[in-house]
Amino acid sequence: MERTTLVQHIRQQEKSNPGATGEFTSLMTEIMVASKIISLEVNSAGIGENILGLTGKINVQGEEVQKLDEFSDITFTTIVGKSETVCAIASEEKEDPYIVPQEDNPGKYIFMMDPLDGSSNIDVNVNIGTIFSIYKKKSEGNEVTDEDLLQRGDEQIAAGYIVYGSSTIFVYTSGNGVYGFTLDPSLGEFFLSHPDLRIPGQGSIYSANEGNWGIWDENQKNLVSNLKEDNPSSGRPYKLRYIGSLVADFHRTLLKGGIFMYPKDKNSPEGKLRFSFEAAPLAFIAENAGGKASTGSERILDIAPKGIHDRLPLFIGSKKDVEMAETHLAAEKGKKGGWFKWLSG
Ligand code: AHM
Ligand code: MG
Repeated sequence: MERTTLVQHIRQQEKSNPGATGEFTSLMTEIMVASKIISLEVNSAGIGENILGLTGKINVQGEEVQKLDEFSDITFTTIVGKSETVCAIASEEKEDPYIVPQEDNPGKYIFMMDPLDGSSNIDVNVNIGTIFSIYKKKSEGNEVTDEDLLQRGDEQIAAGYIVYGSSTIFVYTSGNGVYGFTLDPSLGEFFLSHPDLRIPGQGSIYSANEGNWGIWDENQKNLVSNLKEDNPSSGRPYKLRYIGSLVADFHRTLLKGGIFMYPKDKNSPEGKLRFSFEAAPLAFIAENAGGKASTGSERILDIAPKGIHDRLPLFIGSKKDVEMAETHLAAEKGKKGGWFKWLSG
């Protein structure tokens, strides 16, 4: 059986762009190499070298840094940083972006990453992942400026994620469809396993940390209450699935449809998830798969952040489900409703 490798696929995609120089293929190849190293480390966590547990450090988000977080951050930064394809790397783990020194021949791309998403699931053998996003340098000259680092979501050149789970899956889009590749561990090669991924127009699953109920506002509570109501003619109640690793929750949403939400709450008035490292790349993938991503009132990809660590609420998944959420959240404060409006819309 003839199988398409990830590198072959990236090369074919780049060929369809007449001005392409091969730099994008080189960058994606390096991302793939780094992801294989992390996959191996994740799969052997607990054996031999002590890679599980905390480093004892606190990151820029005020969270405890796990050893695998740090390992992934260093692996990506070292490999991608030496690839001569990027001029800056921004990481969820680091306050400031790494600017590639002139002697390392910086390239034209900006690389953004959450090197290991879902850290709280590392020690318990539950799926974790890497999320990345690629922009092109906009400003003239060698310096990397805010114009380069704080671009609108829809200016992404490509975005992707890698899930380290029961198998390792690499999903990416360069704005022309969404494709998934599964790592064959015996060959150490990613092969196309999910050609042209499309999110179902409507799903039957919602995903949220409902433990936060007491700190949600009334509209958010009404939205989730509606999803739980017994109303078979409109497909309710929805099922609840929440892993607590965004990559894994998003991967399921991409394949099965439904909605993932991390709303703002009393403790995180801006929302918890980060625009540059989590929301924007997944929104780019969702839209390229026919889905939708919103803050509840605004399209994620229309936003340009003010800082690389900006946070925001995220509602992402099937188009109809995200539209339904927006309708609920726009309802007059605390007033029930939205579902009827949405059904008849
Ligand atoms: P991380 O990037 O530090 O791992 O944090 C982000 C994670 C997401 O993967 C997940 O969706 C969310 O935080 C879970 O948060 P909570 O534990 O509040 O439900
Ligand atoms: Mg994360």
